[in-house]
Amino acid sequence: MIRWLVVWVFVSPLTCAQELVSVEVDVGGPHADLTEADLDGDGKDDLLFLIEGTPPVLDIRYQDHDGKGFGRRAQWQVPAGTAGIMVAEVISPGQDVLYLSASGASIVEGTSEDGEARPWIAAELLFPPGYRGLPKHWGWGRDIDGDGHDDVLLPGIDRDLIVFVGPDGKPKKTPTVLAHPRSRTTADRTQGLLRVRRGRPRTELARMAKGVLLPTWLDRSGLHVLPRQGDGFADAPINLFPLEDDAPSGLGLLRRVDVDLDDLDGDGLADLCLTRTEARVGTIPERRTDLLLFKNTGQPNPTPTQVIVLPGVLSSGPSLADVDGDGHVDLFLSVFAGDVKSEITRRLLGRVRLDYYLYLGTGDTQPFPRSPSHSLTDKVDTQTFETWGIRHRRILTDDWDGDGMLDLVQVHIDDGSCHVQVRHAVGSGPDLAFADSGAAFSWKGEVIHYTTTAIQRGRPAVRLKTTTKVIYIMRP
Ligand SMILES: [Ca+2]
Ligand SMILES: [Ca+2]
Ligand SMILES: [Ca+2]
Ligand SMILES: [Ca+2]
Repeated sequence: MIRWLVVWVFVSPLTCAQELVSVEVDVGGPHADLTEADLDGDGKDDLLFLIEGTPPVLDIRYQDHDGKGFGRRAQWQVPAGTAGIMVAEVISPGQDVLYLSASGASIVEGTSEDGEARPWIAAELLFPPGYRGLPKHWGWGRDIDGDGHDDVLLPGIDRDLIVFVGPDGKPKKTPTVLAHPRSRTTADRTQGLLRVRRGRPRTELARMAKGVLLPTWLDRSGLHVLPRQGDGFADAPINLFPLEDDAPSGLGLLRRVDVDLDDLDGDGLADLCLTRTEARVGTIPERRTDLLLFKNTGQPNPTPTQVIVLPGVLSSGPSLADVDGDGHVDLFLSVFAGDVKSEITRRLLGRVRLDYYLYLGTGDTQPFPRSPSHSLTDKVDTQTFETWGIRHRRILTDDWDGDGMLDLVQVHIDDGSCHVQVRHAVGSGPDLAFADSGAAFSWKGEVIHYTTTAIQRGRPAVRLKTTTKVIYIMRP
């Protein structure tokens, strides 16, 4: 009886609330990039808009502590030569901004009043000296050594560097230089000028071993990781997932490989999900896609545990998350047909059919069933299909009502309005469904992009963008 009462008290306010609320920010003009980060450490994300200019400016909107708007504003000048911007929690509380240039990184504490950057670390980085133009959002800090402060992986001039951060927010020592991957220098002559380029695969940090993040990169021969050794990392990488370097021969065949690192079987280690798309180029291209799933055993594993042949070309996903809350990771993705017949239909009728598939995790050796457990169909016109920001109108990323099951967000644009509906997941296994009624919201205005995000912990949001505004739609 008591248990029933407790459940009722928690569930009632959520299920009664059928409407959603919006919070909006007007930037007043175009912006090149938006980063959501908690600068003042109040647990609510603030917005960093990158505005073009000489120098570029970070236009910052602090989220009100009551979460109902964005009142306070600051403008930080981006230092000259900045080629990349990172956000990392190095000086608690809150996140800080690192500006990366050819000669190292400078920092602005998230709580800074004036946005004045001060030197943080001097190191030769793989960015062009005297870089002009808009910096890229380079990445986020991650706590590598588990001391509660973010550490930073940077591209050094020849090899990757890791900066371990001390409790004072300063680098603990000189950066750790990783043995691999080394950069390759190529030179070519263009109109009498010698052009020198350096390049190497980009390294990311991934949970490839128990409880630790490892530097990880993909090249043609496979997915390589640098194992931990003492305080640092080993000299030689392990090719954890050797891939056949079987570049297709012959004219007119293109292959594209994408990788996702996610824990497929819930053992805490990231596994490899590799998407391989092949296109035979011609007047009308023919395409096919395979999804190859490899289990991470800590030892080189060249054999996929499962191969899923997709009935078309991958459009969104693969996203891996426990949708039905049974503890097994599920797979959600969308495809469009890549065959000749569908291409002709698309060209003649201007409609593209997108199929969304959900594969419920089995918990067995083969993580997913052979064919999808559930599917949803959408038909979009060619223009919507070709505009990436509004192509995918079915999003399954968050639990909106707190019942442990992910809920389906549907977005629909018509007559200059954008309609958002949250369809709550009900039932389980083959009876899993998304209720037709659910919280809804309509925004009047020309939306050019939408996605799901969260700017307050535990409170998912749909983010809409117009050319000058950003709108967050959330539960009340
Ligand atoms: Ca904040
Ligand atoms: Ca750390
Ligand atoms: Ca599941
Ligand atoms: Ca739910």
